Amino acid sequence: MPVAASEDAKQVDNIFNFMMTIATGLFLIVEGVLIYCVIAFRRVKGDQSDGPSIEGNVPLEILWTAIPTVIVFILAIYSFEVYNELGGLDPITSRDSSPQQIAMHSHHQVALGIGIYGDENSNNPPLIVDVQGMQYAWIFTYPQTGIVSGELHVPKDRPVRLNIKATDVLHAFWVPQLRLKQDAIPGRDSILGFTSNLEGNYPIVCAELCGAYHGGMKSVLYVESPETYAQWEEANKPVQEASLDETVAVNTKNLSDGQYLAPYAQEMGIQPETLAQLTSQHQHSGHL
Ligand SMILES: [Cu+2]
Repeated sequence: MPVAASEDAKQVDNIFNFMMTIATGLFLIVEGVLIYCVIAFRRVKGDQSDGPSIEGNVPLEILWTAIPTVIVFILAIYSFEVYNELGGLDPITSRDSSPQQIAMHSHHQVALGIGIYGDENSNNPPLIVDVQGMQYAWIFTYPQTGIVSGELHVPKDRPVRLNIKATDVLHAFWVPQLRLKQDAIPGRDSILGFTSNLEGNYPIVCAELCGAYHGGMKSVLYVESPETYAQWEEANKPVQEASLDETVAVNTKNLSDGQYLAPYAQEMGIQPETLAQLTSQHQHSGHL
């Protein structure tokens, strides 16, 4: 198994280990009996007689039906319990704790999804990211900051709520290190929540055969320290929010001739003051 990048992922690993333990035990018992019988009951040299006729054994039949039934029931209840704890069974109540939100949602379709992302009113509110799956890419939009990215950056220990959509066909958002997978469905939103407690880069894989380049539909989840994430957020905020000094385009109509020509004239050794005097005498000519 790849590294577990969240506390919730460990619950999934626990089921896996539990099932592996039972399966390994069964394998050893069945194969052990088989090998013992092959050796212990092998044909003795010169023995041409038939084996004894055995009619069946009701207590034995009951026993070897009951044992697998009990095992399957234990696994079913245990995995149901983990699925429920990860918010898979009741997306509305586990996701929106305030009564208004529950009332609001009851008029809509039941949300599809899995994973816990906490409470919006708590002191660690979730980071919300809109995820769009399309042939053949994932697009991540951060409605709280306006960032649009092809990679998913999140801070460590902060709950994350992904609102997943698909624009064309079925896709599936899968991060093996989070042990979470959620279908992206055209025309129907789904939610995936997680809180990663381990910094690192993890692959985002499309787990639904979605077309010819399905295999290339990959991205990366970056779980970063809060400081590194803040830097990334600052560096990727949309340009509209940056100050005028950082913007590339300036409307030259709002500049005087002197201001407009200053950057070019300075290279030629002409002072802006001289330029201002010159252009004020030739106002009618406008910009050169
Ligand atoms: Cu896909």
